[in-house]
Amino acid sequence: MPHRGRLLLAGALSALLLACQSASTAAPGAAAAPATVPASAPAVAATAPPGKPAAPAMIAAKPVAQPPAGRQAGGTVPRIALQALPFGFQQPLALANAGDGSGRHFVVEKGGLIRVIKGDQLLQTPFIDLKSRVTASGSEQGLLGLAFHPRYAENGRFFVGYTDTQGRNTVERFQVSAANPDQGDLSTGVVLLAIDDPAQNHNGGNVAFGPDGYLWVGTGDGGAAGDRYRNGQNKQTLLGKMLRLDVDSAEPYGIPADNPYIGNAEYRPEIWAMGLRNPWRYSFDRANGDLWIADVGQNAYEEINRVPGGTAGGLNFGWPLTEGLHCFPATASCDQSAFTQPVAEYGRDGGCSVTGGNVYRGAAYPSLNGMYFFGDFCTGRIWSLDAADGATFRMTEQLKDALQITSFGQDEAGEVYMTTFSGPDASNHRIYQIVAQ
Ligand SMILES: [Ca+2]
Ligand SMILES: [Ca+2]
Repeated sequence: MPHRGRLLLAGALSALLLACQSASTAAPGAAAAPATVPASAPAVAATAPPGKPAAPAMIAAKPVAQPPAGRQAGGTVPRIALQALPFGFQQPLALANAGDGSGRHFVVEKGGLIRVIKGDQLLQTPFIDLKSRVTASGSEQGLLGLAFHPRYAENGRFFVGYTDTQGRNTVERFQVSAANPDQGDLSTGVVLLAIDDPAQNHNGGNVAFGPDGYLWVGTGDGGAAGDRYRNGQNKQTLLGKMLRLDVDSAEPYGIPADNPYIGNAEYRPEIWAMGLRNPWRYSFDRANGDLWIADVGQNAYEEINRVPGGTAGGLNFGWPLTEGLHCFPATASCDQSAFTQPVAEYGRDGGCSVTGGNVYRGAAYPSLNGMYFFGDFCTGRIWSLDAADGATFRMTEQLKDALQITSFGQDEAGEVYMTTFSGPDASNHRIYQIVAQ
């Protein structure tokens, strides 16, 4: 990739980061190469909420959760610390749970493996080996996402997002082995999507079930820089979008009856929202159905979007007409009135590639309840967003460690973890749990 400097990050490590940036052309402004970033590694999220899918509707509408007792809106922001898990991984970039009561963590490695942490052990045999299907040569390519069906305990189905051997953005379904719950069955694969992609970067790759029981697939704009291929606002392409699929009503998927453009020939019916550049990690707040989307910026601004639970589809996040809260390019004028604006952004003083996270809903650290945590791949900064008054969000820098933060993820209990391409040695990357200080 043409990004200057970036390549220097030791090859693999760098990959994800990028997701961010466009690579390609890096842009000015684009943060300098994270040369000193140490290694450690985070993981991601996207976990399907346990429980049966709700009736298909919009994002489940529930009241906004209140801050826990002891933390007043606008009061002191609780501080966090990181606790490393005692295992090493190779380029972990997602962490998910099966929602089946097993308590296992499933860790996605960029090269194509899914590893299982069971109890206090990292199992030697991977859950599944997808190396034969995956291209991981580009820094943003590889096995990128994992989500378990909301009724996984009954049907054994799980879904992965990856770059296939032809560079296509692919979503495939697999089934667990009938004989061994710690093994997926490669022979059961059914491809749902294989989207042609013009460049190595901006490949999306996240997959997550919403509280509506549908599979949400966020795609990048295809790549290069500045949305060169003009996908973000193109109604006839699946790139640069948030897609919403019903994986139960048809084979390999159907279109939810309330997808916003169903019956409108101008749009592909899978589209729920448009105008995304590279949604590197989005997740649902398991308490209220809010959808949090981090969209990686081009040269100047990284952004966090929040879509309240219950919001109907048809949103436009603005790319490539806007970057963060600003017109893109900066010299252009633009009408932002039709766009869903981010609730937070940061510039190159904060980092160069946002990694979206999760809202904490665990039981171990009540003071963190309702806080959204996210980070930056380039600088290792971790921030929290908390609802100051229900409408605006307060962004607080929590930590700045030299970690290449690739993802956040949740376990069944709602505890939040961070995957990184960082660790004691270059092939032994770490996952950290977020804990209260
Ligand atoms: Ca691409
Ligand atoms: Ca935007």
